[in-house]
Amino acid sequence: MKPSHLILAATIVGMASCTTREVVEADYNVVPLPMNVEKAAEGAFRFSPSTCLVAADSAQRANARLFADYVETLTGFRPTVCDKAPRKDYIRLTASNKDTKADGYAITVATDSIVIDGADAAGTFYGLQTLRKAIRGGKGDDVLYPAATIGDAPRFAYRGGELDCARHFFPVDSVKTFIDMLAMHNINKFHWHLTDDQGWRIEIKSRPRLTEVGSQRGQTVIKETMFTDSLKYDGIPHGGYYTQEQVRDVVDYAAKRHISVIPEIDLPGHMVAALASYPELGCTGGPYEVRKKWGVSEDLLCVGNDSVYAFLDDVLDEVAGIFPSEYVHIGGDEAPHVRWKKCPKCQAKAHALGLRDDAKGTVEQKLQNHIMKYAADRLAAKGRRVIGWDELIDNGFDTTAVIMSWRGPQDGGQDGTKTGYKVVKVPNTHLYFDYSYAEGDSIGAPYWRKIPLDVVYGYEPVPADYTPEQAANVLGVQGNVWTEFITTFRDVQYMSLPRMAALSELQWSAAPKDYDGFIVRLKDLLPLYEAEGYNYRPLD
Ligand code: TNX
Repeated sequence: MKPSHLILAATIVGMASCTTREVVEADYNVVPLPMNVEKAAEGAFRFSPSTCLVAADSAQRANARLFADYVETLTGFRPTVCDKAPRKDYIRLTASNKDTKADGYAITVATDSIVIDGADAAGTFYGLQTLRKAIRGGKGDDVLYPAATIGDAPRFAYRGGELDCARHFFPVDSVKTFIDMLAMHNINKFHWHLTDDQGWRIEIKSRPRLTEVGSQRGQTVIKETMFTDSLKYDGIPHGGYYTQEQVRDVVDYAAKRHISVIPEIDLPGHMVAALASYPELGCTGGPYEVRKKWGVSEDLLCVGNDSVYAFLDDVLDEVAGIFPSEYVHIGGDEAPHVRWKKCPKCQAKAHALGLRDDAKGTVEQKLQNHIMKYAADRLAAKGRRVIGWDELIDNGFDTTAVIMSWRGPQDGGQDGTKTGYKVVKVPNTHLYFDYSYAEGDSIGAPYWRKIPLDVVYGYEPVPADYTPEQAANVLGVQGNVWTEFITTFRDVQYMSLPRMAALSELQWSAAPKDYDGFIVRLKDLLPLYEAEGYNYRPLD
């Protein structure tokens, strides 16, 4: 406990013996930084085991139960949930706030009660997250919330975190813990990378071989040999997949935490696990095997083959049936066209579609756009909007797709804001949490670039030279955890935390950048990581 904290000894009478409980003052300087905190000159609310959480409807009762879990983890006491407010000593959860935008909230801390009024149930949840993160004491302590009014709302509507469960498979419990980590940081989109060359991780009932064959790889390249001329493999089979029942459970778990799960089915590249399962989907017919090494494969779905479109119908229809999300991610990245150029079926398709090389792109780029558009139309018929990587722009996709800008303007990818696309910023220069933090770190991708915490924090999603129209096209910001070189969930946590804290500030807070202030607030978040059992990289 810190000396700066106000510590009062209090005695709770009413038991045969007297128990002394300490009370520790809460601090609203949390991560992400709330927009506006006005502390009253005096007074405070004492949150103790006798306080009840007033929740009048099922959405607020769900919020209250989660908050009770958080409080119990930190203080050891579990507040009760009640329907009606007692005369005093309660925290009331409501969602009738018309003065703030979606996910926003106001908190009024008085001496006898706290009222959290969200714009919606998610807003109330973020208010509760602020109260949770303000707690400074430990087990056995009461919490003293200084009288204040807090007004808060996010900078961006889309606040994402991605986990690659294709390169390495993580069981459902780990995925749920990742979702808890997102929730702690006010993140509301979980981008779930479910398919790739090295593994197909989602059960598709009409295509059983995708998981029978595609979810297993024989072995994996040894990291230290990956960028050498003599690749060596570990001899250890790796596999796993999520049943549709498990996926529904994850979607439900996330929804309770106000997180929408966006599945990614990456096409037409990153499909070798599917080709191994159904070789007729490739240009050469194979044989293919689930890929054992990392990097980009030249084997794509064959755009000239009718069975590929039937395959997409089957997969996307089942995916849309399981995921209620507004968005479905269809990938579109890293698809070299060497096979398509030589494939008679692909070239016949191009001819039938009347495609030609011109200033807008090559025949093969237009073929790629054709298949992406096919997938998008299939999903649009079910009321879904697609997200795709920024290669979508190069290949001529229209502005109905949301662009995930990963290569950033620096590396040659267009970000799309100028040309009217809605964009989520995920630059691999700043927000790729698979890249190591620093020279000499053994965990993570040994790519040339290192991404320390201050680089994450220093990223600005809306550069100063953007026009107002461009700024309005930035839907949000995301951090990605690719797992080629991350093999355990402990390491996923280490790579994500505390970078996710810096990410959450970019996503949520519009306040001017203040790295030193962020570090001070982050130091108070680390005990929460510890209380929840999260692994994280200690601060330098
Ligand atoms: C690029 S991000 C990829 C991923 C890799 C990642 C590694 C993107 C669209 N493609 O397939 O996992 O780099 O950092």
